[in-house]
Amino acid sequence: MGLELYLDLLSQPCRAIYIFAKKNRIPFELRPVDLLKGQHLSDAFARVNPLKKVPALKDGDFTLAESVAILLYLTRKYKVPEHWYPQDVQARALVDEYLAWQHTTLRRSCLRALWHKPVGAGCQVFEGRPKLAAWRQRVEAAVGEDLFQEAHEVIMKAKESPPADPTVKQKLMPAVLAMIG
Ligand SMILES: N[C@@H](CCC(=O)N[C@@H](CS)C(=O)NCC(=O)O)C(=O)O
Repeated sequence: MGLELYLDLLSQPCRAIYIFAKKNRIPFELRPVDLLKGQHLSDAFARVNPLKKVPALKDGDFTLAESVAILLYLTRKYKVPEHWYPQDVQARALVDEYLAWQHTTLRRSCLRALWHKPVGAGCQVFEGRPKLAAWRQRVEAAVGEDLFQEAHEVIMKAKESPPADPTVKQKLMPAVLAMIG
């Protein structure tokens, strides 16, 4: 079996990996893990990632968790254009700096403030916010419109998804509270 990526596109680090792999034409089997159904808590998934979190990668017998480690693994294993992870030591260090910074800053506040709640609920968060709208357009242009839409479809349609099973919801609650707290 070749490269397998265990993802739920509701999750930002999963979308980052999905977009990176697709954009670079890295061949992979998508193994969907539905967070809202609690599939990440199963014993089968724990064999891929004992931390029971997505994203996760399986490449033959090798398994890997953590989005940054996965992105770097893909960068090293597949021939991706130089700009993603430059050879130059200082240019590369700036990529590393961003990867370290985004975890505790951008990702955390965006999770709370931007996508999951207002966008998922159908709010037009980009209206009247030119800087934010320009940023979104830059990202969309860099990623490509089709891939951008594909990766964000689940989020955009979040309000249409059926409510999670109450017993699953109870199991998920501690992790959700820790994430947005
Ligand atoms: N630092 C990890 C974060 C992984 C993570 O927290 N994933 C979330 C989805 S965004 C998850 O699987 N949550 C389920 C849980 O904690 O129960 C990474 O970058 O991969």
